[in-house]
Amino acid sequence: MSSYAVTHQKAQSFYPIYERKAELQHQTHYCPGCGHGVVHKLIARAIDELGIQDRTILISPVGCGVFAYYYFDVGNIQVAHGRAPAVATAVKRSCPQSVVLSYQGDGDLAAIGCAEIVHAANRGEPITVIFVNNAIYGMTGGQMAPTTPLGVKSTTSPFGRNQWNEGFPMHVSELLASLEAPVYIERVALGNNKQVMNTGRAIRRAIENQVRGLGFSLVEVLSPCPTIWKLDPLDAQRRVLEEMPKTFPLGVFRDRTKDAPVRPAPAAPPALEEIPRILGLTETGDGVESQAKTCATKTDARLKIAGFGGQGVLLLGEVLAEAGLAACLEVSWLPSYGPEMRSGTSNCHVRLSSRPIDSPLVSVPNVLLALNEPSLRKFIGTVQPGGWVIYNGTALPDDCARADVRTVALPFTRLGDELGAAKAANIVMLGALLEATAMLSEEQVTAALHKLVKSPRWMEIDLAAMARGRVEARKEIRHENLRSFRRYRLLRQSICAAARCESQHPDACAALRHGRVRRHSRLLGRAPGAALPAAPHGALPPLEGELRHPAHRHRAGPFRAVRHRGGIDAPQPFPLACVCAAVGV
Ligand SMILES: Cc1ncc(C[n+]2csc(CCOP(=O)(O)OP(=O)(O)O)c2C)c(N)n1
Ligand code: SF4
Repeated sequence: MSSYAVTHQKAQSFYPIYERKAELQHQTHYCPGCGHGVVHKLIARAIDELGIQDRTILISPVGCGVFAYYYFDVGNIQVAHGRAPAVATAVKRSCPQSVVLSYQGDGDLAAIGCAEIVHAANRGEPITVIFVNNAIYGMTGGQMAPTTPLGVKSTTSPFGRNQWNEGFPMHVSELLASLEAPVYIERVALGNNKQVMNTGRAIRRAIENQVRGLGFSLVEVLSPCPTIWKLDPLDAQRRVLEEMPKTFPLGVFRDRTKDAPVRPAPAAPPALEEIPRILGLTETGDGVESQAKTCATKTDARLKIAGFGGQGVLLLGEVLAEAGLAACLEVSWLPSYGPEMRSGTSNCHVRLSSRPIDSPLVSVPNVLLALNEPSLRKFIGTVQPGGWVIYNGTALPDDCARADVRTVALPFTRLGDELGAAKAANIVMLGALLEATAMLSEEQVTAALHKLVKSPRWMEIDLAAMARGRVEARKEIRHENLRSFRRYRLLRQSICAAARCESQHPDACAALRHGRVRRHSRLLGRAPGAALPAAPHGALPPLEGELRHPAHRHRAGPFRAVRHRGGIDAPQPFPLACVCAAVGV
Protein backbone atom coordinates (compact mmCIF):
# COMPACT_ATOMS: atom_id res chain seq x y z
CA MET A 1 0.00 0.00 0.00
CA SER A 2 2.94 2.30 0.53
CA SER A 3 3.13 2.78 -3.23
CA TYR A 4 -0.23 4.60 -3.17
CA ALA A 5 -0.36 8.32 -2.53
CA VAL A 6 -3.42 10.35 -1.62
CA THR A 7 -4.06 12.74 -4.52
CA HIS A 8 -7.58 13.80 -3.68
CA GLN A 9 -9.31 14.18 -0.34
CA LYS A 10 -12.05 16.18 1.32
CA ALA A 11 -11.15 19.85 1.50
CA GLN A 12 -9.87 21.16 4.81
CA SER A 13 -12.39 23.94 4.69
CA PHE A 14 -15.28 21.48 4.93
CA TYR A 15 -16.28 20.22 8.33
CA PRO A 16 -15.20 16.62 8.87
CA ILE A 17 -18.81 15.70 9.64
CA TYR A 18 -21.95 17.66 8.89
CA GLU A 19 -23.33 17.73 12.37
CA ARG A 20 -26.80 18.99 11.61
CA LYS A 21 -27.68 15.96 9.58
CA ALA A 22 -28.02 13.45 12.37
CA GLU A 23 -28.49 10.39 10.23
CA LEU A 24 -26.51 11.40 7.13
CA GLN A 25 -23.41 13.10 8.39
CA HIS A 26 -21.32 12.17 5.37
CA GLN A 27 -23.50 13.74 2.70
CA THR A 28 -25.13 17.04 1.89
CA HIS A 29 -28.80 18.02 1.84
CA TYR A 30 -28.75 18.47 -1.93
CA CYS A 31 -30.53 16.18 -4.37
CA PRO A 32 -28.44 13.62 -6.26
CA GLY A 33 -26.95 15.26 -9.34
CA CYS A 34 -27.49 18.83 -8.04
CA GLY A 35 -24.87 21.36 -9.07
CA HIS A 36 -24.73 23.07 -5.66
CA GLY A 37 -22.66 20.28 -4.12
CA VAL A 38 -20.15 20.43 -6.96
CA VAL A 39 -19.82 24.18 -6.66
CA HIS A 40 -19.33 23.82 -2.89
CA LYS A 41 -16.50 21.42 -3.52
CA LEU A 42 -14.81 23.75 -5.97
CA ILE A 43 -15.09 26.68 -3.57
CA ALA A 44 -13.71 24.62 -0.68
CA ARG A 45 -10.80 23.49 -2.78
CA ALA A 46 -9.98 27.06 -3.82
CA ILE A 47 -10.09 28.19 -0.18
CA ASP A 48 -7.68 25.40 0.73
CA GLU A 49 -5.33 26.17 -2.13
CA LEU A 50 -5.24 29.86 -1.34
CA GLY A 51 -4.74 29.17 2.37
CA ILE A 52 -7.52 31.56 3.40
CA GLN A 53 -9.79 29.33 5.48
CA ASP A 54 -9.28 31.43 8.60
CA ARG A 55 -10.27 34.66 6.98
CA THR A 56 -13.04 33.52 4.68
CA ILE A 57 -16.60 34.60 5.41
CA LEU A 58 -19.27 32.87 3.40
CA ILE A 59 -22.61 34.61 2.98
CA SER A 60 -25.25 32.01 2.21
CA PRO A 61 -28.52 32.88 0.52
CA VAL A 62 -32.13 31.84 0.70
CA GLY A 63 -32.63 29.04 -1.79
CA CYS A 64 -31.33 25.49 -1.90
CA GLY A 65 -27.91 26.87 -0.93
CA VAL A 66 -29.33 28.19 2.35
CA PHE A 67 -27.54 25.54 4.40
CA ALA A 68 -24.07 26.15 2.98
CA TYR A 69 -23.02 26.80 6.55
CA TYR A 70 -23.64 23.13 7.32
CA TYR A 71 -20.56 22.29 5.36
CA PHE A 72 -18.00 25.08 5.24
CA ASP A 73 -15.70 25.39 8.20
CA VAL A 74 -15.26 29.13 7.68
CA GLY A 75 -17.01 32.24 9.00
CA ASN A 76 -20.66 31.90 8.00
CA ILE A 77 -23.56 34.32 7.76
CA GLN A 78 -26.94 33.31 6.38
CA VAL A 79 -28.89 36.29 5.16
CA ALA A 80 -32.34 37.32 3.97
CA HIS A 81 -33.41 36.50 0.44
CA GLY A 82 -31.41 38.52 -2.10
CA ARG A 83 -29.43 40.52 0.43
CA ALA A 84 -26.13 38.64 0.24
CA PRO A 85 -24.24 41.35 -1.73
CA ALA A 86 -25.39 44.02 0.73
CA VAL A 87 -24.28 41.99 3.72
CA ALA A 88 -21.07 41.03 1.94
CA THR A 89 -20.41 44.73 1.40
CA ALA A 90 -20.85 45.47 5.09
CA VAL A 91 -18.67 42.58 6.17
CA LYS A 92 -15.91 43.42 3.71
CA ARG A 93 -15.91 47.09 4.64
CA SER A 94 -15.79 46.43 8.34
CA CYS A 95 -13.28 43.56 8.06
CA PRO A 96 -11.15 44.46 5.03
CA GLN A 97 -8.76 41.60 5.68
CA SER A 98 -11.49 39.01 5.34
CA VAL A 99 -12.27 37.21 2.10
CA VAL A 100 -15.99 37.54 1.57
CA LEU A 101 -17.92 35.17 -0.68
CA SER A 102 -21.50 35.88 -1.66
CA TYR A 103 -23.17 32.61 -2.68
CA GLN A 104 -26.46 32.99 -4.55
CA GLY A 105 -28.98 31.24 -6.78
CA ASP A 106 -30.71 32.86 -9.73
CA GLY A 107 -33.93 33.63 -7.87
CA ASP A 108 -31.97 35.11 -5.00
CA LEU A 109 -29.56 37.13 -7.13
CA ALA A 110 -31.53 38.06 -10.24
CA ALA A 111 -35.10 38.39 -8.90
CA ILE A 112 -35.52 39.61 -5.34
CA GLY A 113 -31.85 40.60 -5.05
CA CYS A 114 -31.52 42.28 -8.45
CA ALA A 115 -30.91 45.73 -6.99
CA GLU A 116 -28.33 44.51 -4.48
CA ILE A 117 -26.15 42.76 -7.04
CA VAL A 118 -26.31 45.61 -9.57
CA HIS A 119 -25.30 48.21 -7.01
CA ALA A 120 -22.61 46.09 -5.37
CA ALA A 121 -21.12 45.51 -8.83
CA ASN A 122 -21.49 49.16 -9.76
CA ARG A 123 -19.69 50.21 -6.61
CA GLY A 124 -16.99 47.70 -7.43
CA GLU A 125 -17.18 46.14 -3.98
CA PRO A 126 -14.13 43.92 -3.59
CA ILE A 127 -16.18 40.78 -2.93
CA THR A 128 -16.50 37.50 -4.81
CA VAL A 129 -19.93 36.42 -6.00
CA ILE A 130 -20.62 32.79 -6.89
CA PHE A 131 -23.85 32.80 -8.86
CA VAL A 132 -25.40 29.35 -9.30
CA ASN A 133 -27.75 29.64 -12.26
CA ASN A 134 -30.03 26.60 -12.60
CA ALA A 135 -32.66 28.72 -14.36
CA ILE A 136 -35.44 27.85 -11.90
CA TYR A 137 -36.47 28.33 -8.27
CA GLY A 138 -35.31 25.01 -6.82
CA MET A 139 -36.09 25.36 -3.16
CA THR A 140 -39.68 26.50 -3.59
CA GLY A 141 -40.63 23.86 -6.11
CA GLY A 142 -40.01 25.27 -9.56
CA GLN A 143 -41.30 28.76 -10.14
CA MET A 144 -39.96 30.61 -13.15
CA ALA A 145 -36.70 32.47 -12.50
CA PRO A 146 -35.47 35.59 -14.30
CA THR A 147 -33.03 33.24 -16.06
CA THR A 148 -35.55 30.61 -17.19
CA PRO A 149 -35.05 30.18 -20.97
CA LEU A 150 -37.83 30.98 -23.44
CA GLY A 151 -40.28 28.15 -23.90
CA VAL A 152 -39.32 26.41 -20.64
CA LYS A 153 -42.28 25.40 -18.48
CA SER A 154 -42.37 26.12 -14.80
CA THR A 155 -45.10 26.22 -12.19
CA THR A 156 -45.57 29.91 -12.93
CA SER A 157 -45.13 29.67 -16.71
CA PRO A 158 -47.10 26.48 -17.35
CA PHE A 159 -47.26 27.12 -21.10
CA GLY A 160 -43.57 27.84 -21.38
CA ARG A 161 -41.83 31.18 -20.91
CA ASN A 162 -43.16 33.63 -23.42
CA GLN A 163 -41.22 36.76 -24.24
CA TRP A 164 -44.44 38.76 -24.59
CA ASN A 165 -45.73 37.75 -21.23
CA GLU A 166 -42.75 36.95 -19.01
CA GLY A 167 -40.04 38.77 -20.92
CA PHE A 168 -36.68 37.43 -22.01
CA PRO A 169 -34.29 35.49 -19.81
CA MET A 170 -31.99 37.84 -17.99
CA HIS A 171 -28.30 37.74 -18.87
CA VAL A 172 -26.78 38.68 -15.58
CA SER A 173 -23.11 38.40 -16.56
CA GLU A 174 -23.59 40.53 -19.67
CA LEU A 175 -25.66 43.04 -17.72
CA LEU A 176 -23.05 43.49 -15.01
CA ALA A 177 -20.26 43.58 -17.55
CA SER A 178 -21.81 46.74 -18.96
CA LEU A 179 -20.88 48.49 -15.72
CA GLU A 180 -17.58 50.26 -15.28
CA ALA A 181 -16.38 48.90 -11.98
CA PRO A 182 -16.33 45.08 -12.06
CA VAL A 183 -12.92 43.47 -12.45
CA TYR A 184 -13.78 39.94 -13.43
CA ILE A 185 -16.97 38.31 -14.73
CA GLU A 186 -17.09 34.88 -16.31
CA ARG A 187 -19.84 32.38 -17.13
CA VAL A 188 -18.93 28.74 -16.79
CA ALA A 189 -20.88 25.47 -16.58
CA LEU A 190 -21.04 22.02 -15.01
CA GLY A 191 -21.97 20.15 -18.21
CA ASN A 192 -19.08 17.63 -18.09
CA ASN A 193 -15.83 17.02 -16.24
CA LYS A 194 -13.89 19.42 -18.41
CA GLN A 195 -16.40 22.17 -17.67
CA VAL A 196 -16.28 21.34 -13.98
CA MET A 197 -12.49 21.71 -14.02
CA ASN A 198 -12.84 25.01 -15.82
CA THR A 199 -15.41 26.17 -13.26
CA GLY A 200 -12.93 25.31 -10.50
CA ARG A 201 -10.34 27.49 -12.20
CA ALA A 202 -12.76 30.41 -12.58
CA ILE A 203 -13.89 30.21 -8.96
CA ARG A 204 -10.33 30.12 -7.73
CA ARG A 205 -9.50 33.11 -9.88
CA ALA A 206 -12.46 35.12 -8.63
CA ILE A 207 -11.44 34.47 -5.05
CA GLU A 208 -7.79 35.15 -5.75
CA ASN A 209 -8.71 38.55 -7.16
CA GLN A 210 -10.06 39.47 -3.77
CA VAL A 211 -6.98 38.15 -2.02
CA ARG A 212 -4.96 40.41 -4.33
CA GLY A 213 -7.05 43.40 -3.29
CA LEU A 214 -8.80 43.86 -6.64
CA GLY A 215 -12.46 44.80 -7.05
CA PHE A 216 -15.74 43.01 -7.79
CA SER A 217 -15.58 39.49 -9.24
CA LEU A 218 -18.48 37.24 -10.23
CA VAL A 219 -18.61 33.72 -11.60
CA GLU A 220 -21.91 32.57 -13.05
CA VAL A 221 -22.16 28.78 -13.00
CA LEU A 222 -24.74 27.06 -15.22
CA SER A 223 -25.84 24.27 -12.96
CA PRO A 224 -28.21 21.28 -13.12
CA CYS A 225 -31.35 20.94 -11.00
CA PRO A 226 -32.45 17.41 -11.88
CA THR A 227 -35.29 17.37 -9.37
CA ILE A 228 -37.20 20.38 -10.62
CA TRP A 229 -36.24 19.82 -14.21
CA LYS A 230 -37.63 16.27 -13.78
CA LEU A 231 -34.61 14.74 -15.44
CA ASP A 232 -32.21 12.11 -14.20
CA PRO A 233 -28.80 13.48 -13.23
CA LEU A 234 -27.14 12.51 -16.51
CA ASP A 235 -29.83 14.07 -18.66
CA ALA A 236 -29.77 17.15 -16.48
CA GLN A 237 -26.04 17.46 -16.96
CA ARG A 238 -26.53 17.01 -20.67
CA ARG A 239 -28.98 19.88 -20.69
CA VAL A 240 -26.37 22.06 -19.02
CA LEU A 241 -23.84 21.08 -21.63
CA GLU A 242 -26.00 21.31 -24.72
CA GLU A 243 -29.05 23.46 -24.08
CA MET A 244 -28.24 26.11 -21.54
CA PRO A 245 -25.32 27.72 -23.37
CA LYS A 246 -27.67 28.46 -26.28
CA THR A 247 -29.32 31.01 -24.02
CA PHE A 248 -26.33 31.72 -21.82
CA PRO A 249 -23.11 31.59 -23.84
CA LEU A 250 -20.06 30.68 -21.82
CA GLY A 251 -17.08 32.97 -21.66
CA VAL A 252 -15.29 35.80 -19.99
CA PHE A 253 -17.28 39.03 -20.06
CA ARG A 254 -14.89 41.19 -18.10
CA ASP A 255 -11.27 40.69 -17.19
CA ARG A 256 -9.37 43.64 -15.82
CA THR A 257 -7.30 41.56 -13.48
CA LYS A 258 -4.06 42.57 -15.17
CA ASP A 259 -4.55 46.31 -15.10
CA ALA A 260 -7.07 46.91 -12.32
CA PRO A 261 -5.49 48.98 -9.58
CA VAL A 262 -5.36 47.57 -6.10
CA ARG A 263 -8.14 49.28 -4.18
CA PRO A 264 -6.94 51.66 -1.51
CA ALA A 265 -7.37 50.09 1.88
CA PRO A 266 -10.10 51.73 3.91
CA ALA A 267 -9.00 53.73 6.92
CA ALA A 268 -8.31 51.45 9.83
CA PRO A 269 -11.28 51.32 12.17
CA PRO A 270 -10.76 52.66 15.67
CA ALA A 271 -9.83 50.19 18.37
CA LEU A 272 -12.84 48.76 20.15
CA GLU A 273 -11.90 50.36 23.44
CA GLU A 274 -11.77 53.76 21.72
CA ILE A 275 -15.40 53.66 20.63
CA PRO A 276 -17.05 54.75 23.91
CA ARG A 277 -14.71 57.74 24.02
CA ILE A 278 -15.51 58.66 20.38
CA LEU A 279 -19.21 58.43 21.15
CA GLY A 280 -18.76 60.51 24.26
CA LEU A 281 -19.64 57.66 26.58
CA THR A 282 -17.82 56.49 29.63
CA GLU A 283 -17.67 52.81 30.31
CA THR A 284 -18.25 51.63 33.81
CA GLY A 285 -18.81 48.32 35.49
CA ASP A 286 -21.10 46.01 33.61
CA GLY A 287 -22.40 48.45 31.05
CA VAL A 288 -21.94 51.72 29.28
CA GLU A 289 -23.62 54.57 31.08
CA SER A 290 -24.33 57.97 29.69
CA GLN A 291 -23.38 61.32 31.04
CA ALA A 292 -26.97 61.60 32.25
CA LYS A 293 -25.73 59.51 35.15
CA THR A 294 -24.48 62.75 36.60
CA CYS A 295 -28.07 63.99 36.91
CA ALA A 296 -29.26 63.81 40.44
CA THR A 297 -32.93 63.17 39.65
CA LYS A 298 -34.31 60.03 38.10
CA THR A 299 -36.37 61.07 35.14
CA ASP A 300 -38.26 59.00 32.62
CA ALA A 301 -40.66 61.27 30.79
CA ARG A 302 -42.30 59.74 27.74
CA LEU A 303 -44.35 62.42 26.02
CA LYS A 304 -46.69 62.21 23.11
CA ILE A 305 -47.58 65.64 21.73
CA ALA A 306 -50.35 65.75 19.17
CA GLY A 307 -52.54 68.23 17.38
CA PHE A 308 -53.18 69.82 14.01
CA GLY A 309 -50.40 70.94 11.72
CA GLY A 310 -49.63 74.60 12.55
CA GLN A 311 -50.35 74.28 16.28
CA GLY A 312 -46.66 74.16 17.10
CA VAL A 313 -46.64 70.48 18.04
CA LEU A 314 -43.15 69.84 16.72
CA LEU A 315 -41.73 73.06 18.20
CA LEU A 316 -43.14 72.17 21.60
CA GLY A 317 -41.36 68.83 21.35
CA GLU A 318 -38.13 70.52 20.31
CA VAL A 319 -38.27 72.95 23.20
CA LEU A 320 -38.69 70.08 25.65
CA ALA A 321 -35.85 68.12 24.08
CA GLU A 322 -33.57 71.14 24.10
CA ALA A 323 -34.43 71.89 27.72
CA GLY A 324 -33.81 68.22 28.53
CA LEU A 325 -30.31 68.57 27.13
CA ALA A 326 -29.75 71.59 29.34
CA ALA A 327 -30.86 69.43 32.26
CA CYS A 328 -28.16 66.94 31.16
CA LEU A 329 -30.76 64.28 30.44
CA GLU A 330 -30.74 61.80 27.60
CA VAL A 331 -33.26 63.10 25.08
CA SER A 332 -34.94 62.03 21.89
CA TRP A 333 -37.40 63.89 19.68
CA LEU A 334 -39.14 61.97 16.95
CA PRO A 335 -41.62 63.68 14.69
CA SER A 336 -44.11 61.28 13.10
CA TYR A 337 -44.02 61.00 9.38
CA GLY A 338 -45.66 59.28 6.45
CA PRO A 339 -49.36 58.49 6.42
CA GLU A 340 -49.64 59.60 10.06
CA MET A 341 -48.94 63.16 8.99
CA ARG A 342 -51.62 63.23 6.29
CA SER A 343 -54.90 65.11 6.76
CA GLY A 344 -53.18 67.89 8.64
CA THR A 345 -52.46 65.98 11.85
CA SER A 346 -49.12 66.26 13.49
CA ASN A 347 -47.53 64.50 16.40
CA CYS A 348 -44.16 63.87 17.91
CA HIS A 349 -42.59 61.66 20.53
CA VAL A 350 -40.24 63.09 23.13
CA ARG A 351 -38.26 61.20 25.70
CA LEU A 352 -36.33 62.77 28.57
CA SER A 353 -34.49 60.26 30.63
CA SER A 354 -31.73 59.97 33.15
CA ARG A 355 -30.91 56.59 31.58
CA PRO A 356 -29.77 55.90 28.02
CA ILE A 357 -32.81 55.80 25.75
CA ASP A 358 -33.52 52.49 24.08
CA SER A 359 -36.10 53.67 21.56
CA PRO A 360 -37.31 57.15 20.61
CA LEU A 361 -40.78 55.74 19.93
CA VAL A 362 -43.32 56.52 22.62
CA SER A 363 -46.15 54.05 22.39
CA VAL A 364 -47.19 54.21 26.07
CA PRO A 365 -46.75 57.86 27.05
CA ASN A 366 -46.78 58.97 30.65
CA VAL A 367 -47.64 62.46 29.45
CA LEU A 368 -50.07 63.19 26.65
CA LEU A 369 -50.29 66.76 25.40
CA ALA A 370 -53.37 66.84 23.19
CA LEU A 371 -53.88 70.08 21.34
CA ASN A 372 -57.16 68.99 19.80
CA GLU A 373 -59.95 66.52 20.37
CA PRO A 374 -59.10 64.06 17.57
CA SER A 375 -55.62 63.70 19.07
CA LEU A 376 -57.06 63.22 22.54
CA ARG A 377 -59.39 60.54 21.25
CA LYS A 378 -56.60 58.86 19.35
CA PHE A 379 -54.08 58.66 22.17
CA ILE A 380 -55.97 58.80 25.50
CA GLY A 381 -56.21 55.03 25.60
CA THR A 382 -52.43 54.68 25.34
CA VAL A 383 -51.54 56.81 28.36
CA GLN A 384 -49.92 54.91 31.19
CA PRO A 385 -52.09 54.69 34.33
CA GLY A 386 -50.97 57.39 36.73
CA GLY A 387 -49.77 59.54 33.82
CA TRP A 388 -50.79 63.05 32.85
CA VAL A 389 -53.19 64.20 30.18
CA ILE A 390 -53.00 67.87 29.33
CA TYR A 391 -55.79 68.82 27.01
CA ASN A 392 -56.62 71.92 25.04
CA GLY A 393 -60.27 72.26 26.08
CA THR A 394 -62.34 73.20 29.08
CA ALA A 395 -62.99 69.56 29.98
CA LEU A 396 -62.34 66.14 28.57
CA PRO A 397 -65.31 64.79 26.64
CA ASP A 398 -67.18 62.37 28.89
CA ASP A 399 -66.32 59.33 26.85
CA CYS A 400 -62.61 60.18 27.00
CA ALA A 401 -62.28 60.62 30.75
CA ARG A 402 -60.15 58.14 32.59
CA ALA A 403 -60.10 57.77 36.34
CA ASP A 404 -56.58 56.43 36.43
CA VAL A 405 -54.79 59.40 34.87
CA ARG A 406 -54.31 62.95 36.07
CA THR A 407 -55.78 65.64 33.95
CA VAL A 408 -55.35 69.33 33.26
CA ALA A 409 -57.95 70.58 30.80
CA LEU A 410 -57.65 74.26 29.88
CA PRO A 411 -58.59 76.26 26.80
CA PHE A 412 -55.00 76.91 25.82
CA THR A 413 -55.85 78.41 22.45
CA ARG A 414 -58.12 80.98 24.10
CA LEU A 415 -55.48 81.72 26.74
CA GLY A 416 -52.92 82.28 23.99
CA ASP A 417 -55.39 84.45 22.14
CA GLU A 418 -55.84 86.61 25.22
CA LEU A 419 -52.11 87.24 25.09
CA GLY A 420 -52.41 88.35 21.48
CA ALA A 421 -51.34 85.14 19.75
CA ALA A 422 -53.56 82.07 19.59
CA LYS A 423 -50.55 80.33 18.08
CA ALA A 424 -48.84 80.52 21.47
CA ALA A 425 -51.28 77.88 22.77
CA ASN A 426 -48.48 75.33 22.64
CA ILE A 427 -46.33 77.41 25.00
CA VAL A 428 -49.24 78.09 27.36
CA MET A 429 -49.59 74.32 27.45
CA LEU A 430 -45.87 74.02 28.11
CA GLY A 431 -46.30 76.24 31.17
CA ALA A 432 -49.14 74.02 32.40
CA LEU A 433 -46.99 70.95 31.85
CA LEU A 434 -44.17 72.42 33.94
CA GLU A 435 -46.59 73.38 36.68
CA ALA A 436 -48.22 69.97 36.77
CA THR A 437 -45.18 67.75 36.51
CA ALA A 438 -42.16 69.90 37.41
CA MET A 439 -40.25 67.74 34.97
CA LEU A 440 -37.93 70.60 33.96
CA SER A 441 -37.00 73.88 35.57
CA GLU A 442 -38.22 77.18 34.22
CA GLU A 443 -34.62 78.28 33.59
CA GLN A 444 -33.90 75.24 31.44
CA VAL A 445 -37.03 75.77 29.38
CA THR A 446 -36.41 79.49 29.01
CA ALA A 447 -32.88 78.79 27.80
CA ALA A 448 -34.28 76.33 25.26
CA LEU A 449 -36.80 78.91 24.05
CA HIS A 450 -33.98 81.42 23.62
CA LYS A 451 -32.18 78.92 21.41
CA LEU A 452 -35.15 78.04 19.25
CA VAL A 453 -37.18 81.23 19.02
CA LYS A 454 -35.31 83.80 17.00
CA SER A 455 -37.80 86.66 16.97
CA PRO A 456 -37.71 88.95 20.07
CA ARG A 457 -41.43 89.62 19.69
CA TRP A 458 -42.27 85.95 19.80
CA MET A 459 -39.86 85.39 22.64
CA GLU A 460 -41.74 87.95 24.67
CA ILE A 461 -45.09 86.34 23.86
CA ASP A 462 -43.77 82.88 24.66
CA LEU A 463 -42.45 83.89 28.07
CA ALA A 464 -45.80 85.46 28.91
CA ALA A 465 -47.57 82.39 27.57
CA MET A 466 -45.52 80.07 29.71
CA ALA A 467 -46.23 82.13 32.83
CA ARG A 468 -49.95 82.18 32.03
CA GLY A 469 -49.99 78.44 31.55
CA ARG A 470 -48.41 77.97 34.96
CA VAL A 471 -50.91 80.20 36.73
CA GLU A 472 -53.96 78.64 35.07
CA ALA A 473 -52.72 75.12 35.64
CA ARG A 474 -52.08 75.83 39.33
CA LYS A 475 -55.70 76.98 39.71
CA GLU A 476 -57.01 74.04 37.76
CA ILE A 477 -55.02 71.51 39.74
CA ARG A 478 -56.21 73.06 43.00
CA HIS A 479 -59.82 72.83 41.84
CA GLU A 480 -59.39 69.30 40.70
CA ASN A 481 -57.88 68.34 44.05
CA LEU A 482 -60.75 69.99 45.85
CA ARG A 483 -63.30 68.21 43.70
CA SER A 484 -61.54 64.96 44.30
CA PHE A 485 -61.41 65.55 48.02
CA ARG A 486 -65.11 66.27 48.16
CA ARG A 487 -65.86 63.10 46.29
CA TYR A 488 -63.52 61.27 48.57
CA ARG A 489 -65.23 62.58 51.70
CA LEU A 490 -68.53 61.44 50.31
CA LEU A 491 -67.04 58.05 49.80
CA ARG A 492 -65.76 57.91 53.37
CA GLN A 493 -69.14 58.88 54.73
CA SER A 494 -70.77 56.18 52.69
CA ILE A 495 -68.30 53.67 53.88
CA CYS A 496 -68.68 54.61 57.52
CA ALA A 497 -72.43 54.46 57.18
CA ALA A 498 -72.31 51.10 55.54
CA ALA A 499 -69.92 49.87 58.15
CA ARG A 500 -72.23 51.13 60.83
CA CYS A 501 -69.32 52.96 62.34
CA GLU A 502 -70.67 54.52 65.51
CA SER A 503 -68.97 57.85 65.15
CA GLN A 504 -70.67 58.43 61.75
CA HIS A 505 -68.14 61.16 61.32
CA PRO A 506 -65.48 60.66 58.72
CA ASP A 507 -62.75 62.36 60.70
CA ALA A 508 -63.30 59.97 63.56
CA CYS A 509 -62.27 57.06 61.43
CA ALA A 510 -59.24 55.60 63.13
CA ALA A 511 -57.72 54.44 59.91
CA LEU A 512 -57.84 57.94 58.55
CA ARG A 513 -56.48 59.48 61.67
CA HIS A 514 -53.63 57.06 61.73
CA GLY A 515 -52.66 58.31 58.34
CA ARG A 516 -53.20 55.03 56.61
CA VAL A 517 -55.46 56.78 54.20
CA ARG A 518 -54.25 60.16 53.21
CA ARG A 519 -56.39 62.98 51.95
CA HIS A 520 -55.29 63.09 48.44
CA SER A 521 -57.12 63.32 45.21
CA ARG A 522 -55.35 60.27 43.93
CA LEU A 523 -57.11 58.15 46.48
CA LEU A 524 -60.28 58.69 44.66
CA GLY A 525 -60.03 56.04 42.11
CA ARG A 526 -58.53 53.39 44.29
CA ALA A 527 -59.62 51.62 47.37
CA PRO A 528 -56.84 52.02 49.91
CA GLY A 529 -54.66 48.99 49.86
CA ALA A 530 -56.34 47.59 46.80
CA ALA A 531 -55.07 48.12 43.29
CA LEU A 532 -57.72 49.03 40.81
CA PRO A 533 -57.60 47.64 37.31
CA ALA A 534 -56.71 50.19 34.66
CA ALA A 535 -59.81 51.96 33.46
CA PRO A 536 -60.89 50.82 30.06
CA HIS A 537 -61.20 53.70 27.66
CA GLY A 538 -64.10 55.91 28.63
CA ALA A 539 -65.30 53.78 31.52
CA LEU A 540 -64.66 53.98 35.24
CA PRO A 541 -63.97 50.71 36.96
CA PRO A 542 -65.93 49.90 40.07
CA LEU A 543 -64.18 50.67 43.29
CA GLU A 544 -63.55 47.44 45.02
CA GLY A 545 -61.17 45.68 47.29
CA GLU A 546 -60.73 43.72 50.46
CA LEU A 547 -61.18 46.31 53.19
CA ARG A 548 -61.34 46.24 56.91
CA HIS A 549 -61.99 48.72 59.66
CA PRO A 550 -60.01 48.58 62.87
CA ALA A 551 -63.16 48.85 64.90
CA HIS A 552 -64.98 46.15 63.00
CA ARG A 553 -62.46 43.42 62.38
CA HIS A 554 -65.12 40.77 62.47
CA ARG A 555 -66.89 42.43 59.59
CA ALA A 556 -64.02 42.37 57.18
CA GLY A 557 -65.15 41.54 53.69
CA PRO A 558 -65.29 42.54 50.09
CA PHE A 559 -66.17 46.06 49.17
CA ARG A 560 -67.71 47.38 46.01
CA ALA A 561 -69.00 50.82 45.16
CA VAL A 562 -70.10 52.19 41.87
CA ARG A 563 -68.56 55.38 40.63
CA HIS A 564 -69.54 57.72 37.93
CA ARG A 565 -67.79 60.73 36.56
CA GLY A 566 -69.40 63.09 39.02
CA GLY A 567 -68.09 61.12 41.99
CA ILE A 568 -69.33 58.17 43.97
CA ASP A 569 -72.95 57.19 43.65
CA ALA A 570 -74.92 56.52 46.75
CA PRO A 571 -73.23 53.27 47.52
CA GLN A 572 -74.86 50.17 46.34
CA PRO A 573 -76.14 48.14 49.20
CA PHE A 574 -72.91 46.83 50.54
CA PRO A 575 -72.64 43.25 51.48
CA LEU A 576 -73.52 42.80 55.08
CA ALA A 577 -69.92 42.13 55.81
CA CYS A 578 -68.00 45.14 56.87
CA VAL A 579 -66.63 47.54 54.34
CA CYS A 580 -64.35 50.29 55.30
CA ALA A 581 -61.51 52.41 54.08
CA ALA A 582 -58.69 50.92 56.03
CA VAL A 583 -55.48 49.41 54.97
CA GLY A 584 -53.66 46.43 56.29
CA VAL A 585 -55.02 46.69 59.79
C1 LIG B 1 -38.45 37.45 1.17
C2 LIG B 1 -38.69 36.09 0.64
N1 LIG B 1 -39.39 35.94 -0.49
C3 LIG B 1 -39.59 34.72 -1.00
C4 LIG B 1 -39.08 33.63 -0.38
C5 LIG B 1 -39.35 32.26 -0.95
N2 LIG B 1 -38.18 31.70 -1.61
C6 LIG B 1 -37.33 30.92 -0.96
S1 LIG B 1 -36.10 30.36 -1.93
C7 LIG B 1 -36.75 31.18 -3.25
C8 LIG B 1 -36.11 31.10 -4.62
C9 LIG B 1 -34.92 30.24 -4.64
O1 LIG B 1 -34.46 30.11 -5.95
P1 LIG B 1 -32.95 30.29 -6.33
O2 LIG B 1 -32.40 31.53 -5.74
O3 LIG B 1 -32.85 30.18 -7.81
O4 LIG B 1 -32.20 29.11 -5.60
P2 LIG B 1 -32.26 27.55 -5.82
O5 LIG B 1 -33.20 27.04 -4.78
O6 LIG B 1 -32.73 27.28 -7.21
O7 LIG B 1 -30.86 27.11 -5.60
C10 LIG B 1 -37.87 31.87 -2.93
C11 LIG B 1 -38.67 32.67 -3.87
C12 LIG B 1 -38.34 33.82 0.80
N3 LIG B 1 -37.80 32.81 1.46
N4 LIG B 1 -38.16 35.05 1.28
S1 SF4 C 1 -34.10 21.22 -5.96
FE1 SF4 C 1 -32.59 21.48 -7.57
S2 SF4 C 1 -31.22 23.06 -6.83
FE2 SF4 C 1 -32.37 22.30 -5.09
S3 SF4 C 1 -31.12 20.71 -4.21
FE3 SF4 C 1 -32.52 19.71 -5.59
S4 SF4 C 1 -31.44 19.61 -7.49
FE4 SF4 C 1 -30.38 21.10 -6.24
